Amino acid sequence: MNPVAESIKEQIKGVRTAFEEALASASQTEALEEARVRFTGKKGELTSLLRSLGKLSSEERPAVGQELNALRDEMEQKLEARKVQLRDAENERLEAEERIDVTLPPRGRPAGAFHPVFQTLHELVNIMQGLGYSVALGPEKEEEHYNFDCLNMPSWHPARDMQDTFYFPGEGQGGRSLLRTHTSPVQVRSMLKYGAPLRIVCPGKTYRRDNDPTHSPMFHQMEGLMIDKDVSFSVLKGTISEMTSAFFGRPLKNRFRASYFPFTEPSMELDIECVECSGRNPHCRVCKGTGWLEVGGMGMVHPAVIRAGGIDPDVYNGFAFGFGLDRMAMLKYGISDLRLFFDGNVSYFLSGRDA
Ligand code: 2NM
Repeated sequence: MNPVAESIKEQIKGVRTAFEEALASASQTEALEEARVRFTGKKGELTSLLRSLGKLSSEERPAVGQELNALRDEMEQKLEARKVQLRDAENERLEAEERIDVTLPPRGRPAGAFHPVFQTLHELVNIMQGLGYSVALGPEKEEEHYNFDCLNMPSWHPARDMQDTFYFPGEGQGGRSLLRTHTSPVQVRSMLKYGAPLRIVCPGKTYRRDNDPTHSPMFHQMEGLMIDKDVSFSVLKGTISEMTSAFFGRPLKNRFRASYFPFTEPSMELDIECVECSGRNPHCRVCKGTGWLEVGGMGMVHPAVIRAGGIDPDVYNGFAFGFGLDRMAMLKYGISDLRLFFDGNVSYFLSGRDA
């Protein structure tokens, strides 16, 4: 064998040894990649040996060439095997490191909390229970009859337009089925079920075809109903003032404004003193400088509604009111965007008040 072939054979041995060492000591994928480039890369040691084949005679060339090719295949296989080995080890390490023991008790802040709207719902219900009211619940999928007909809202009434109400397809027995647009149908059902006298609050989810920054197609209401003999409007005003003061934790000025609802006569809307500025900031972002916040509606129940509830309106009368729980929660907890209530990101609520 000529000295050139001899030298190449020696170099192949050296490269093989160096490769084995590099492979064994590569404990990270980065080191492995370095080894790949160093040995089998375009400017790698194996490639330069392949180039030196030109110096060999045509008799010697095939055998050495085959040896080099075999070595390259072997290197590539070993690199790949080592890569898989390292990746598996890394995955095992990460799994062990990041394993969460779900049976451990929570550390730091409590792991759960009521949604602000449901916290509000519970607070208002508790206040009303303190005033002698019971809670009545009913179906969210309602019938046109209870949602509209019984509430003095004949079929031509604007609130019955398709754009306001989610109707189910097809015909039901008592007209069409719909998603209740208020919790009033629960009050009609309660009058029919329990008769008079009656003091109930009906909290829950309600639905309207509305979707913009201040309206959600699903929202929450709490309505109240008192039916008895000789119920006066002043009892309604006193009840409502008591409720809002207890809810906000301080006596707030009330303003009752004449309004209209088909199910009450007379009807009023309630404004409370601005919880943010009490009317002292003409640039207040909460009351827009008006000093007042509209929070609910109410009135003396229309005789037609009392009759629809199976109660004699010549013997009994009463009042009803309705509040939006989402708006109440925003005002009490300083949340400026309604959409946050229906967003999955809870970090906002854990961090406290709005910026
Ligand atoms: C409101 C405003 C005024 C109301 C009326 C009734 C019922 F069923 F008794 F007739 N429930 N709730 C009512 C009255 C609701 O919400 C703004």
